[in-house]
Order: sequence, then C-alpha cells, then structure tokens
Amino acid sequence: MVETLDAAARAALANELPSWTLDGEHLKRSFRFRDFSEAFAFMTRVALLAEKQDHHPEWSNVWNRVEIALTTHDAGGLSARDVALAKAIDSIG
Ligand code: H2B
Repeated sequence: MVETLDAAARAALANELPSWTLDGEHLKRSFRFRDFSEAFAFMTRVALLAEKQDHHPEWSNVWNRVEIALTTHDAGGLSARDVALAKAIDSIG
C-alpha cells in the first residue's frame, strides 16, 4: 500500500515543485503549446513516462492546452509517486 504524504512533505511541495499547485489531494499544472500537434506530442511523452512509472495522470486536452492533475488512487490521496511523476513531467514540459 502506498502512503499518502504527511503535512511536512506537503509543505515542502511549494519549493520542490514550484510550477504545480496543491489542490486538496491533487497536484495540478496547466500547459499551453503552439497548437494541438505540440500538445499531443507532449501528451505522448507523458504517457510513455506514466507507463514506465506505472503511475497515470488525470488529464484533459483542449486544442493547445493540457491540464494535468496527479493523485494516487491506490492511496486515496497524494503520494511520493505523484511527486516523482510531476518532476519527470517538468523535465519534458
Ligand atoms: N495511477 C495513479 N494515478 N494512481 C494509482 O493508484 C495507480 C496508477 N495505480 N496507475 C496503478 C496504475 C495500478 O492500478 C496498477 C495495477 O499498478
């Protein structure tokens, strides 16, 4: 069973992941690209990362925008797996 993040770990997120917003049990970030093709190319790269980590985003796409929300369903909340995926997404975003 994956553990949810404790209060100290949540407090550290602002520094650790400055581009992400903590919203309840989700880490959220919006991306905007030049067009749909670039947005979808990004999503493809994230999908491959997610498969590699066996951890998958809740997300939506409208043309050039991609909205990502990370949470750990197996834990019923935010876990280190979300932080790891957010960092990996930052490295390609
Ligand atoms: N993704 C997310 N976001 N949360 C999970 O708990 C989760 C997942 N669990 N991807 C994984 C898959 C699990 O269901 C499989 C069986 O490993």
